[in-house]
Amino acid sequence: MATQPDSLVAISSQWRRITLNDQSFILDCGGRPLDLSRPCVMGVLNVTPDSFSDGGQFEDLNTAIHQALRMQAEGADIIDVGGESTRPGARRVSQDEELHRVIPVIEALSGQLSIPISIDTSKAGVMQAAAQAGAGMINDINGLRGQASLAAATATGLPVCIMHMQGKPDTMQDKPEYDDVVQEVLVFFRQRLKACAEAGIDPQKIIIDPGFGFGKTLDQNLELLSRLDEFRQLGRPLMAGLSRKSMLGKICGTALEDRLHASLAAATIACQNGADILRVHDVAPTIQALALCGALQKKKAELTDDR
Ligand code: 7PM
Repeated sequence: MATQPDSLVAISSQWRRITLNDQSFILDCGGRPLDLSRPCVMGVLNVTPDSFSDGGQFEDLNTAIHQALRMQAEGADIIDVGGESTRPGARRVSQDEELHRVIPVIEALSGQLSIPISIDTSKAGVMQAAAQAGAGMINDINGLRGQASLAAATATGLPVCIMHMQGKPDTMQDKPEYDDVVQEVLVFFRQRLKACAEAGIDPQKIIIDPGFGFGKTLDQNLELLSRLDEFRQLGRPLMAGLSRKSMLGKICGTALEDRLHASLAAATIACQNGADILRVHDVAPTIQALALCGALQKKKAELTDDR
């Protein structure tokens, strides 16, 4: 097989997936492997209390475990556990409340799942406790910009996903502004990669995510999706979360519970444009869509190699 120079490897998802040796694609998530040689699916597990159920903690825990096991059976590569709603205007959750929600779930899941668990949090104490409870990745929508969370994430030694967000969750959608959204998010990642490396995080363990919908207008989200491949120049695995997001509702005119078809199209496009990990709510249908992407990427690489 012909080898590509590094610069080409970095900008072409197809070549990168096929030409580097297999080992370099396996991300060690606290002892559990995440195989990035093909498109991966991260299943979302929200453990915010259900206002319509009065079954209490026990029922919530069982529901969460059941959902996670189902996502694993459907083919999810990793489960992202989150206890804080980041909806614009949402009430902030205290660290104690967040710990109370997510830690019992992570403890139970680490015994029952074979795939890794990721913790979706910006709080240092939650990162530390989640790692202790068996989490294998830290996913911070704040990109580890908090000093304490950067230190806490570093201390766990786990892989981290740093996401871009302009502003703060409660006001980020008020008036997001960029000269060039891709350039600004690239600058952000370069800064964060530097800060993470200085703190002691192995650059090989850092995943980047442009943060669709986090301080971005529909137009800016579309530009990010259209130019997603440009983030590959950073040489890091790329995550994208578009599942059920309001940009899809704006385009299709559909409510939250009616965005599956647009979510599948979005995951497919993101994957075609270079995303390695797709963060989604609907695992089974996404796996099908991405199987096609994976097969096509393999074929494209074969065709390229033969020339
Ligand atoms: C309300 C608004 C509830 C937005 C939940 C959300 C991402 C993430 C989220 C993402 C990464 C959602 C979001 N989105 N982490 N956490 N990337 N890395 O739609 O896009 O799930 S929360």
